[in-house]
Amino acid sequence: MSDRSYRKILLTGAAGQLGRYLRPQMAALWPLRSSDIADLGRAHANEECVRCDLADRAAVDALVADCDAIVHFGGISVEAEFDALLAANIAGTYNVFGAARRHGVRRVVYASSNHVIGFYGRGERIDADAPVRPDTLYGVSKAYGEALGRYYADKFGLEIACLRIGTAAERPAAMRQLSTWLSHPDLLRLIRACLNAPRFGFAIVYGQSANDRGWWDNAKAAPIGFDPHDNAEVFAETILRAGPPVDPDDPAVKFQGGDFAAAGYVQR
Ligand code: NAI
Ligand code: 15L
Repeated sequence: MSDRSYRKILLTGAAGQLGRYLRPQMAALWPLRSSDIADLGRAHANEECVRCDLADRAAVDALVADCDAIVHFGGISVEAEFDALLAANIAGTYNVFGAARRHGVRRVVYASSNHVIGFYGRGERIDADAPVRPDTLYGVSKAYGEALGRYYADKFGLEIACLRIGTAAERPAAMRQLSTWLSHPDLLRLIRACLNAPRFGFAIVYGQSANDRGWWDNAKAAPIGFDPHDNAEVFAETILRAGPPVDPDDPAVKFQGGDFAAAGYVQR
């Protein structure tokens, strides 16, 4: 694949679990500005590192200057108190999209989450048009990010790809992840597809490998051209042999969001 050229790509959340994987991979493809509120360690070749709190609008504005694409992975990645989500995910994403518009950024790849649709049942196959059913306030904050992205795309012509990532990890570790797994190489393939695709406007793409047990239909994201190579099924035998017996009435089993949906769930 030959990659489209960008002057500089900003990666937020670069000190996080996925950011640490992505940094050297992305810096090998494009000039990279990596940012996080946490310490970023040493810069890789072709990378500059900038500490920044996404909730600080002026700092984010300066961070985005000179970049023509953003891979926005920063923020709180699990359920949290509303005020923490308000600063990092709600204000933070507003600051990133607003700065993108002001600085003429062409494309934003936004890390949304499967927890935007976590209250669908595991037997349901859904696509990008399924109404949101967030399973946590975290999922609500990601649904807000998607809505904000749609607004910036429709009103101002920014190109925004929202990745409803399942479970991005080196390997699947539990039964649910046989459906939700996104391998690290497939995550990179997905980001490259979003950055290389011809003009698409706005897209919601499920971030999943080519899992036999997948729940999500990416047909509506065809213009992005994401072609995952990995399949969680190769781990199925080991995971199913080691796992505890499954209770289909357990909300953590019943809903796609798993433990996120089950936490605090009121049985009815
Ligand atoms: P992570 O929690 O390891 O990394 C997130 C990074 O964002 C951290 O390094 C943190 O310091 C940074 N951050 C938090 N608040 C910030 C702020 N106010 N200003 C600047 N930086 C801030 O999460 P991970 O696993 O790397 O995920 C990356 C993104 O992908 C997150 O947005 C997450 O919600 C999303 N995602 C991840 C999934 C996964 O399976 N890992 C699944 C679905 C979505
Ligand atoms: C997410 O959104 C989280 O960021 C990640 O830590 C995982 O829990 C993932 O979803 C998942 O659903 O497995």
